[in-house]
Amino acid sequence: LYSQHDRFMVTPMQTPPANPFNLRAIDAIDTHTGGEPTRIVFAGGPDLGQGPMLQRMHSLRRDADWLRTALILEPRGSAWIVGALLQPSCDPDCAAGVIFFNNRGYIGMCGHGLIGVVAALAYRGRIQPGTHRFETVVGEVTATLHDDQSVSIKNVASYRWREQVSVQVPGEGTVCGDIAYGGNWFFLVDTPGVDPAELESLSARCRRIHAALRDQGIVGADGSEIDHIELFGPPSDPQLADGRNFVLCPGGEYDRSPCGTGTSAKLACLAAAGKLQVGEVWRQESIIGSVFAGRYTPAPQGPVEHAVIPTITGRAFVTAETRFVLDPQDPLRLGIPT
Ligand code: PYC
Repeated sequence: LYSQHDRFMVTPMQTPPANPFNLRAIDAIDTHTGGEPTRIVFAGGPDLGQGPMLQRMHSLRRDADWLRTALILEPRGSAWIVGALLQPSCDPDCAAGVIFFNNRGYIGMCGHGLIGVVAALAYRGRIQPGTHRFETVVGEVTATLHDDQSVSIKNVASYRWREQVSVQVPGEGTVCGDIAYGGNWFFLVDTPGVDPAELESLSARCRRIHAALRDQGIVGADGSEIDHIELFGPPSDPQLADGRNFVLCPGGEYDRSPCGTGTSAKLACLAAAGKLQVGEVWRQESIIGSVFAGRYTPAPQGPVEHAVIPTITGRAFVTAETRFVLDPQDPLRLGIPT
């Protein structure tokens, strides 16, 4: 049996490890899920105490944001990497807690990221095929590691909050989209097509929509910022998928994967519109052609009618095991400020 603290070797270090150069070392595994990278911190992060993940996320942001900036900003990171800090869980029956972050700040849940976390824990021999519970900032999420190493994430309750909301986008006019929650907030817009040859113009369009939502005060429940923009078009091949998306993340980069929380938001919209039945599979293709399979069950209780519990299945691969070094003499050890 593991104690709560050494279960996944989440060994908080307040003081730098003893070594001749007084360097701080961070033990991490990199994965990618459908092309989207996740950097998973096993050890070397700050001690955030024993509270719920939301409270620990606030402490991390307030007292130790250096972890995020050092690992995600250049020169170590990039705008399209999501970070995942493993934590001892509050409930000893959970596999771990996890706090997700990116180049701009912190995000509540991350579907591709949690698939990466499960792959990394399996790689280190810390979990076996089966079902495992994780504590996230937005609630508990269940992950099943299958024998073929694919992973199914049973996400938090997801829902369409508003249907076909109009926003005035400079240079484009009125754009209509659904506002939906899938662990993060999304504005989902149907488009005739999302073409991987048009990455620049897709990104620019999403940035304009995001700015217009902000400027016009269009928000999610409780005034939450809608920080993910999701454009939808037909799949590249109907044999492969049911739809293709392009998701612009809060840090200004697009998701290479089909986006787990974005697919959850899409499932919630399809369910609310009566276009997808309980248990039916929706295959969501990303802009690079990777695919997640999604399905849902009704949420026992949700903030709105037709809230769903989405299950998203995908696969992650380990790409690196890294011992990051923060040299006190390096003026850019905490990343290049943006
Ligand atoms: O897979 O949920 C996701 C996600 C959120 C941001 C980037 N990926």
